[in-house]
Amino acid sequence: MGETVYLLLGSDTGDREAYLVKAVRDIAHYPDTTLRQYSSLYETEPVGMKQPGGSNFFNLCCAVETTLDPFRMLGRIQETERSLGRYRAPVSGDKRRYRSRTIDIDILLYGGRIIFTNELVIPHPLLHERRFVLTPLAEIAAAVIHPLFRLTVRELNDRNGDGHFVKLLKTIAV
Ligand code: PH2
Ligand code: MG
Ligand code: MG
Repeated sequence: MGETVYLLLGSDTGDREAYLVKAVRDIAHYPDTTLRQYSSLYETEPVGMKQPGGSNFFNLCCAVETTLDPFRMLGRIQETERSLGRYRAPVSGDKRRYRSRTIDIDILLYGGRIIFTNELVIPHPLLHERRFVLTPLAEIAAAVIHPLFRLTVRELNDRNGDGHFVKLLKTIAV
């Protein structure tokens, strides 16, 4: 029995739905990992982008059970991002602002673990305030407890976080 890990996937450029579907399929093939669940597809308002006027994001969350440790999981995720054309600027100026991306995959929760390193922070440091994370996550993990805030995902989502719009688009098959 592995740990349950929740991931957020996002895309705001190109064929956004296709990138998300490809990424979920890739994740399902990670070693020592089983895809357990994935949410519906959501269209979400961009938050904190460098260049205004870009497309809305498509986001979804998925749950996997894995015995990969968090850093191996991160390594795999970065390979998936690279293989789907994710470009990372060598040095990015303003770290609070984001560039458009074909695919972004973030580790939200890794069981009940708390990890603070330069490379990886779990729970994801912004998960509790972002509607584009909490709404899809609440669909598959409403009763899961945030290990720092000790609130469920449903309770966090009900607070309505950053107030940016999140629209349910449809269920998808991967
Ligand atoms: N990801 C970001 C920054 N802003 N906005 C939305 N709506 N969805 C995202 O996935 C997203 C974002 C950084 O990774
Ligand atoms: Mg992200
Ligand atoms: Mg990321």
